[in-house]
Amino acid sequence: MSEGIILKGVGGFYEVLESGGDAIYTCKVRGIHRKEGGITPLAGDRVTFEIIDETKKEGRIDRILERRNYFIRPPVANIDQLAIVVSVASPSPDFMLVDKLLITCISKNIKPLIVINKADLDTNNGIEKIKKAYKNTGFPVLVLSKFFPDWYEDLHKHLIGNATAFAGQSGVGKSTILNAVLKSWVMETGEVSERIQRGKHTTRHVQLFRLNEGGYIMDTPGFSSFSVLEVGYQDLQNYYPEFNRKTEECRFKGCSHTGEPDCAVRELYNEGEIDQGRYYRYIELYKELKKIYDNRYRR
Ligand SMILES: Nc1nc2c(ncn2[C@@H]2O[C@H](COP(=O)(O)OP(=O)(O)O)[C@@H](O)[C@H]2O)c(=O)[nH]1
Ligand SMILES: [Mg+2]
Ligand SMILES: [Zn+2]
Repeated sequence: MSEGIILKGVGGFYEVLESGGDAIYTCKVRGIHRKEGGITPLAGDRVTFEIIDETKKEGRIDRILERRNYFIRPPVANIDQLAIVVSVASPSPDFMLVDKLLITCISKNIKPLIVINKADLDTNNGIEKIKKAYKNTGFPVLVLSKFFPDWYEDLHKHLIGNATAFAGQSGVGKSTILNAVLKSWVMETGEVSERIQRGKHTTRHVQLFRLNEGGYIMDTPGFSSFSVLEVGYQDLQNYYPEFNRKTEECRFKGCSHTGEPDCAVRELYNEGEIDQGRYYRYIELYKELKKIYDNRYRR
């Protein structure tokens, strides 16, 4: 039995890249796996597979190895890192979306990488504003522009060794960044050139590309918005790393930090340790989630 990673799945066929090699096998799923109610394989899944025909590079997926995480939409598994792309201008930053994506990362055990793009359009201190909003989260922040291609090297360093997907509003430059990475740092295989020939076809599917120096980038359509509804309002505070040092010091046990007296998080905010926008968006999201919870039995 061989081991590999699914680069792409289309119509019941899966392209499996063999671990430690560069052979790609087209695989179906073993019948018994489906009969036993096995889970559907996703791009990004690590699998064991049996080689059926070495010359034709055909195989059969035997087993899906344990997942680190997965998403149904887009259908992808085992994301290590999410590059959250936000542009300085056109479109202007959707900070609430960035906050929600960070919550998703923490809940799914994914490392966030905040990418500030379109730096060339910064006329109003926009880069600094975004940096300031997320500085105390401790998450890494990068600045990019398609007009300064050298800067993509910074991104490349963060990509090595990780399976990275891109998320962010439409128009922020995700495809532009992805294409720059594909051009410079992705393993040349038959697979890649075939993909280039088929052009637009890929936009509807998730596809992984292996980086020359290790790791993968994931081309995932529709990774632009997320629901954080699965996070309970009482737990929301745990997804804000910049709150965590202090939440035990609030006067009230179970303090929501949305307006109670002697709130340590509020104090942090007053001292400028929590960004104003971040704090107010937390309160907004808290109220939104609480309302959904309070109305859970209504229709
Ligand atoms: N000024 C500027 N425009 C950019 C930059 N990166 C991408 N764009 C443009 O922004 C538009 C949307 O880019 P695209 O990559 O399709 O965004 P996506 O929707 O996130 O995939 C295109 O016209 C790009 O040429 C950048 O760094 N600076
Ligand atoms: Mg795009
Ligand atoms: Zn509090």
